[in-house]
Amino acid sequence: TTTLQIALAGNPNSGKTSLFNEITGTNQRVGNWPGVTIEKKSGKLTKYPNVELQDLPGIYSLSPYSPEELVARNYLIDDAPDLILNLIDGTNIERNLYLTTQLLELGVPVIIGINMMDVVEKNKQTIDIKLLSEMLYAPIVGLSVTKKKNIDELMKRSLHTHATSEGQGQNHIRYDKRLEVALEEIADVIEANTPENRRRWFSIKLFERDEEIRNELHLTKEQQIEINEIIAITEKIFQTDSTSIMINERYDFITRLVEKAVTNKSNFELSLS
Ligand code: BGO
Repeated sequence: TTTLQIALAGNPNSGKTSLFNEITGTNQRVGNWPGVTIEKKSGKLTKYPNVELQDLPGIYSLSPYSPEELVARNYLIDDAPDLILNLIDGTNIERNLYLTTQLLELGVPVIIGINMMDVVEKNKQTIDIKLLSEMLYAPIVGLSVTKKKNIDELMKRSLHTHATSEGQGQNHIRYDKRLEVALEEIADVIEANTPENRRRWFSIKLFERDEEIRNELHLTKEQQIEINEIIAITEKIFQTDSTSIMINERYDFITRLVEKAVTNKSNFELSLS
């Protein structure tokens, strides 16, 4: 039997442990990730025994600045799960979406679960899930793990997403044109070294001068020189370093997203009185 591998990714405190326990029950295997003392948990879903869920350490980005980020990133790249289930804290959506923009670049289909919807509703906030889903080009389900709301729906949609490859693992987020030009030029330089579905991820990482990726791709001297020139020109245009350019562009994109899709009803009522 073929086992479907789903990777559970999200920020710390997004509810990953709660969800993992809820849907795998006692079917859990616990160990350590190789070489580090970070707990590794995986488990078969109680309701779908041919689906294995791999819990990843709670992280804020795939940069990687911490051992947790490195573990998560290596797993997502090397083990290539069939699907990434990205759990988000709906009360902290702006910060949580930062990781989401990176997960969507990996070339693996992503489904997003917006958790803590009970708190979101209590706070009189509304999240336009349909609009958010359209803007991120990924299926999204709102849920509350502790209130046991919509967990089945999330898992059904996850299996459906995999079955139909809805989303396809293609990234559709586009940033400032001047950055996009640089990323496309880098993509052209590494065309022969990289599979198409991973090319945008590699281009962004090379733009960020990510050493691990640079070593992994075994680039020639000429390729490295070309890429360095592209980065240098872009940094001159933006008047800042390439890492900051990417961070700023991600946050600008998220700000636009949240402005459109998240409203605070209590503020609205206040402004009417
Ligand atoms: C404590 N709704 C609400 N309201 N809370 C939720 C939901 C939800 O849908 N889902 C999870 N939580 P983790 P990571 C806690 O533990 O699964 C809560 O880091 C407490 N503990 O119960 O641990 C969940 O694995 C004392 O809260 O997340 C947990 O991703 C007082 O969110 C927290 C209050 O969930 C983080 C909360 C002793």
